[in-house]
This record gives sequence, C-alpha cells and structure tokens, in this order.
Amino acid sequence: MGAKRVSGKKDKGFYVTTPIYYVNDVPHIGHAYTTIAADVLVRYKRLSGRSVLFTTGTDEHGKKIQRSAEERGMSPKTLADSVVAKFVDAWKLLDIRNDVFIRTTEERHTRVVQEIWARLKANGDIYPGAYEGWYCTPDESYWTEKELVDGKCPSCGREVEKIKEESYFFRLSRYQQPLLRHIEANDGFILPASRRNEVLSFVRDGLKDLSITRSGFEWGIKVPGDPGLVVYVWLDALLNYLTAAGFMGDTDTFDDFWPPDIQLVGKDILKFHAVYWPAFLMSAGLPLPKQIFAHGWWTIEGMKMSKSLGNVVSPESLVDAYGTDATRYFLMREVPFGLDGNFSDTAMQTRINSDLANDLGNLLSRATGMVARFANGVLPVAGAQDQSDRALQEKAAQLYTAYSTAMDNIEFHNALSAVWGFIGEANKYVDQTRPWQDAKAGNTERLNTRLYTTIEATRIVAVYLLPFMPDAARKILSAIAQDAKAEGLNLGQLSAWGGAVPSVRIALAQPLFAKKPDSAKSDPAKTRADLSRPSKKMQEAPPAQNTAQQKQAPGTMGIDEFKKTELKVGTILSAQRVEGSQKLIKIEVDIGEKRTIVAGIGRSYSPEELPGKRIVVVANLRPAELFGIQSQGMLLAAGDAEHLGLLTLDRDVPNGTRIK
Ligand code: ME8
Repeated sequence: MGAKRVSGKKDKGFYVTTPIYYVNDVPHIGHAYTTIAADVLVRYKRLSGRSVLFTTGTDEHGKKIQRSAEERGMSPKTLADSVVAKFVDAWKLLDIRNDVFIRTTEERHTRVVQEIWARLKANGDIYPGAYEGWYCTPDESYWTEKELVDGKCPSCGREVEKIKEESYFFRLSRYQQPLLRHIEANDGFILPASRRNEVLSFVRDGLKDLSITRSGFEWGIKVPGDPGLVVYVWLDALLNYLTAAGFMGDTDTFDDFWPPDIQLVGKDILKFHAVYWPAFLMSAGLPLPKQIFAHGWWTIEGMKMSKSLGNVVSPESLVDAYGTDATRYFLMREVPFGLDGNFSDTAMQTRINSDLANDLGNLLSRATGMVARFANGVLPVAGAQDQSDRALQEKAAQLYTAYSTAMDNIEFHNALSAVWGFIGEANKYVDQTRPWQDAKAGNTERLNTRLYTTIEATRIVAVYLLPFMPDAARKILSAIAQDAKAEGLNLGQLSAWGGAVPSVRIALAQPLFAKKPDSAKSDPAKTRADLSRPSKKMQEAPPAQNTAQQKQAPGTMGIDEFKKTELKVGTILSAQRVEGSQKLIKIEVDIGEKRTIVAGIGRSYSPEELPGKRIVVVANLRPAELFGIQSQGMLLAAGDAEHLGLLTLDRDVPNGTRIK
C-alpha cells in the first residue's frame, strides 16, 4: 500500500509508527491501545491537511517465536502467517487505517537489515567477541547478574537463561555522550517527561556495548559473512521502521517521510526505542526520530493481563460487546495517554451510558427531533442571534483551540474532555433557550436560530469526533444531512461556525449508542442479549402490598416497600397526541433505555413543549394498553388534569438514574 498524499502540500510528510507485535500471541487490548492511538493521531493529522504515513506490523523472528512454533508443532513461518491474519483482521475490526503492514520476514526487510549491518560495520561499530550473561527469551533481552531481581527478569519477572556464546557486539558505549547531548537538547524527543528522566539516568549510568547476534538457532536474518549466526531480534525489529518507510525501496516515500515524527510504544520497550534505536541510526548516518512517546500499561479488572490468569481481553470481544467506536472512545478517554489504566466492564459501561448514550445521544436526538417537529423536518436558515446563540458560537471557537492544542500534545483524553464540555454547553443551551416555547408562541425567527444553532453545534461535535469514532461521527453527520461537505476539507474549515447547510431534510435520529443495563454490569455477553427485550424485572414486578412480616402503622410503609417502586430519571425524546383522545399524549422517553408511555397530560401540555424535558418515570409498572398503545411506565405529575405540573429535576443527572 502506498502512502496517501495530499496534493499541493509542501510540508514534510508526517510519519507515525506503532511497535511491530510479536507473533507468538494473538492481538489483545494492549496492542489495540497503541494502534488505536496511532490511528486517532493519524486521522487528526490527515484532517488537519497533513500528508501522513502510518505503519504497523509484526515482529516474526527470534528465539521466542521459534520456541512458540515448536510448542505448537508448526514451523515459525506457519505460525507467523496465521497470527498475522489475526492482526490484520483485528485492525480492520477496529477501523485502523494503516498505510503499511510490515512483516520482518519480508525479503525487502532482510535487504535493509543487511545494508544497515554493513553501515554499522563500515563505521567501525561492530566487532566480534563472546557474550556471557543472562537472557530473557519472552522479552528478547540481555541482563547482567546484577540487574536480575530475585534471579528473574527485572522487566517482566519471568525466568531468564544463562547463555555463553560467540557473538558480534555493537559499540553502544561510543554513543553515550552523543545520545545524552541529543536527549538533553531536545525536550520533546522522549515523552512523557517522567520517562525522559528515566532514560536520561539510564544513559548517564553508562552504556555497555550490546551483543547483536545470537547463535544456536536458525530463525532470524543471517549475519552477513557469518551465516552461522542470526541478527539479534531487536536490531532486526527496530529496523522495520526504515523498511516500512521505503528505505532502499520506495525512495520518494522515504525522502518524503523520514525521519518518523512520532513513534508510539508501550513503556515496556522504551529502552530499545530511546537508547538502542537512536544509537543504531547515528551509527548508520540516518536522521533520528523526532519523538518517542511511551504510553502506560493496561491492567484488567485490577490484574496484570496474562494467559495463565485467563484474563486476556481481545479486540474481538470488545467490539462484540461494545462496538468499534465505543471501544476506541473508551481507550482514548478513560486514561491520560502516558499513564497506566485499568480496564473493567463497569468502567466501560459507565462511559457508554453517561458520555455516549446520554450526553452525545441526547444532543443528537434533541437536535434532530426539534427540527422534525417544529420545522417539518427541514433545517431552517438561522435568523438573528441573541446572547445565548452567540455564547455557544464563542464556545465552539474556544473548542478549536483546546482540541487542537490537546491533540498536538498527544493528550487524547483532554481533547475528548473538551468536546464533552462543549456537548454539555449545547445541551444546556437547549434547556435554557427552550425552543419549544418559541414554537408554541409562533416566534419563528427565534425558533429558526435555535434549531440551526443546535444542529450546528451537533455538526461541530461530529467533526471533532471523526478521528476518534469515525463511524459514529459520519452517522451523526448523515443524520443531520451534513455529510456531503465532510470530505476534502480540513479541520479548521469543517469546524468553523456556520458550516451547516440549511434547507435540508432531517428526521429524528435513531440512538447511536444503546445504554447498557446495570444488571449486566459484569457480563458483557448478557448486556448484549438484554438490550433487545424489556427488562424481566419490569414484567414480573408484583404490585406493592404489605406482607405479614411488615407490621406497621396504618397508612405507612417500610422503606423496603417504597424501594420496590423503581423511579428513574428520563428525558422526553418525542411526544404526540393519541388519536381520538383529548387527554392522552404518547411520549417516547429515554430512561437509560427507550420506553413508550401514554400519559394523561394532554389538557395541560401540548406535545411540542415536551421534548427535552427531564422527568421522573415509574419504571417497573406492568405494561398497560391504552387506545391500542402499550404504555411501558408512568410519569409523575401533580395537580388536576387542566393544571398539571410534571415532576422534573433541578440538576443534570444521567437518564436512567434511580431515584432514592
Ligand atoms: O514488544 N498495556 O511486541 P509485543 C498497554 N515485538 N500496551 C500494551 C500492553 C498493555 N497491557 N501489552 C502490550 C514487542 N502493549 C516487540 C516490539 S518494535 C520494534 C518491537 C502494547 O507484541 C505496547 O505498545 O510484546 C507494547 O509496547 C507492545 O504492545 C508490545 O508488543
């Protein structure tokens, strides 16, 4: 695959890499994390008009892979081929748009490794010797006796092996000072700053020459002139970044993109990328990457992820339970990039319910629902703006700065939190300006401005979400009939206020993210099943009555009895009169799930003023049929039929919240 170019751009191409993953293991949430982060950054850069090269791939040589293949009774290449297919599938599932997938078993890579070997040698940096010390095969790394912790690998804690073999060494020691100078002179070379400090102290402690060959097994790239030895897998693997960029192959691409602008890695492999890799490049006379960013480590429900614990989370299971966009959103939002994080189904469900289904979902359903109801489904041209409209427009302008600054600083969580701040403002704008009142009073110009402003805010949100949730963002743009403009424009143009094209048809949007019921918190599979049918609890709830055990004063009840009534917070999505009845209004309400309720409020309220109202619903009443419509709950109101007041909330509490 060739790199995508944006014509007319004179900037150097922007080159982003992920590590290449070992093929002894199938893809999991950790691999997905780095690759999604790279994809988000790449989409942002493309949206900002940059020409980007994005590479990922697989690390297929070395003792560890050979051993894994032997254990499975297959050749290393057969193992690699089968695992590569899984990585390719996983990246497709997660909507990853890499330009290149590099495998270290490709012929083009062998040529690059041998060429770099020749350069290091010509520079006097390779010499023969013998290595005696410890080796951690799972990490493919050398350790001295002193470095071991309780006799185990200090990095991963697993068993190490004693090795003693003839090998070639790379004069790493020669690069200690140049490397120190480079790190000290370039603040942004290693990020976050805490990791940079770790590397600085590691380099200051002194660099020993590094063994760069292994003997006694076959599975690797042969050492030029000494075919009994294979190239140390980390030298082989790090050079993938050259091969993938077209070194010794597609020279135009290489000239456009080298050196990498940012190399994303997990903190586990920072030493290889921030010490060995720049030293190899210096020796080979090639420019160094501009930035190595080491992100944090994910645990699963508080535990280290491992096959032996059986808690490895695969991209497939995440996408199955939560969908691609919600998975991408969660991983980028939950934890500041650079810090460690913990995955739990509860945390994921909370994010989906409150951020996606509630905040974002409500904005979309209100924006589209109001146009559908108050403007016959045609987005009006905005009339004059007042203070509220201008304030929201100003917030959108501030969002551009906050979002781009966060993205440029690789603070994905901050970019998303800025977008959600704006979603909150847009929802508040609807609550406070109450467009339904203008509709009722016939204030058409003001109503038009409110409707346009709400749709415009929704459009701008979708634009900012394109890098994070590409599918959902496009669906939002399409639901508000603003997708035609999305292609070919950059972020600055797309996010400028006034971009929504008026006079297009808009219908009430379907929810993009379904709420996950609390009862299924620890069981994502159950969550999926439960979403498709009404809750069992609701169907089976017995009518409240006193039991013999509950001795109490007449006219009172115990707290347990009261608790049987499930009162929940909801937002009215839409409302219409029930044909043939003066009193009844059929409303659709979001109480964490969508319910239809037939309510006797038609003499006090018109359907137009109801959407967007936050109300209280009895959620566990047995469904009842009224005028041929099944009513799945009851809303709370006080007063007589002509002077009813709906119970509502004085603060923003998520839909579906239980009232206590
Ligand atoms: O190290 N949390 O490959 P690898 C966050 N082949 N990120 C995680 C993670 C976790 N729990 N687990 C894995 C290798 N990762 C070498 C790299 S590059 C020239 C050679 C991510 O399959 C993270 O990016 O062990 C980490 O650095 C990488 O997967 C390690 O993948």
